Amino acid sequence: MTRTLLAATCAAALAAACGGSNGQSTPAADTAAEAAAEPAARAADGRPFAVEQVTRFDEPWAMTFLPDGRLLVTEKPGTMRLYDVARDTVGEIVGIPEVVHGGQGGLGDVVLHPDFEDNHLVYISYAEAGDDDTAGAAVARARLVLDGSGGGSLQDLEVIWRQVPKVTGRGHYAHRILFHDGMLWISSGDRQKFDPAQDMQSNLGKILRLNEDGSVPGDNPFADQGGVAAEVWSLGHRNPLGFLFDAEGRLWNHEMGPKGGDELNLVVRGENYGYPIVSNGDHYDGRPIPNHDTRPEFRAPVITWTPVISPSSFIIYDGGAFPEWSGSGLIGGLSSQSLVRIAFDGESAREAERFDMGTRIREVEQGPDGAVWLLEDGGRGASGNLLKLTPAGGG
Ligand SMILES: [Ca+2]
Ligand SMILES: [Ca+2]
Repeated sequence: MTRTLLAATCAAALAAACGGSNGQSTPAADTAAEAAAEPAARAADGRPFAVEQVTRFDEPWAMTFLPDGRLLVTEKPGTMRLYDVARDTVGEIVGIPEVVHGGQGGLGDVVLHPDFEDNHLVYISYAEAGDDDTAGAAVARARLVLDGSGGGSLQDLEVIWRQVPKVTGRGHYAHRILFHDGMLWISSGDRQKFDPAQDMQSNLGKILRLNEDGSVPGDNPFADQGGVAAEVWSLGHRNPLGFLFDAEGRLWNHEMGPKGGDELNLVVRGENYGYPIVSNGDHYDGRPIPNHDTRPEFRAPVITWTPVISPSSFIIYDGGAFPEWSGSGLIGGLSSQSLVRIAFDGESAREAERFDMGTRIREVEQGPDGAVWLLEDGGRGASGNLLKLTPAGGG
């Protein structure tokens, strides 16, 4: 209840007034648990970090660090960049497939295979054209070949997964990708078509678990149904733009609610998260959607946000630069223009802090030195800057 009121206060206030005051309004339980680790250093604005504007991209969407410290950045119009942090130079990675750029779609996520240093495989997601103005997310893998002059190419690219069916519209692709325990995980949005999230003939509105080549593991929860149902780990999702495994191996996702009702979910094998049958938000046209507590057979979120935060991206922080954040989730916020810290405690979780960033945050990553890196969204007043957060006071 307290958290909701704080969020409401923040949304109603000018953006500049929110970050510091939210930090100071940390619930008592949080203060008690973390008092020992809390560093003294706070910048004048109340945030424990300094923000450096590093460089700028064209509608950036995702990034991942290479083992050598360079940064792969996707730009939604269909370009992949290689940013050399040490030299402050930007090159291009060619060989990106043609993408459908528009609405929420284009070139999407980029992640490295767990054995990247040996096999040089990268995985990308993007919006792919279909017939009759339809589109759908696709995931491809390719070998990254760097050319020694600051750029490179994707070679031997193969598409290993697609959203089924391709539909009209350009929203809710989600298409985040993640490796864990040798498995490839894909978050597939509902494409703003609602009912497919409950339809096992479709892989929209689902979280999926695949082998690294896109084939379906025989021990998936719906494997015996065959078809795309066999890909499904959990269903009833809306627009899940971030997911991660915590240190104990639990899978968490966040997703944008409709009008209200953004969610943080503990994602459990075979469970149904209820969209569009239930949501703590409602339809944009005002039609109500029954809340989660009316249908206990659907798994309820661990956190819901109204007003929304518009979560875009999710990492678990384990770096040394911000020891007080160790084990926390960090969520980038679009409409909330914020960085939201999530404290996990077993199967529960809560919003521990919210930092006002004054701009729409599209992507969050942890750098090799423990700094936190953010990509601003492009458009809607955000400029696509790459931001680096380091401890306030240089600590
Ligand atoms: Ca990333
Ligand atoms: Ca509702």
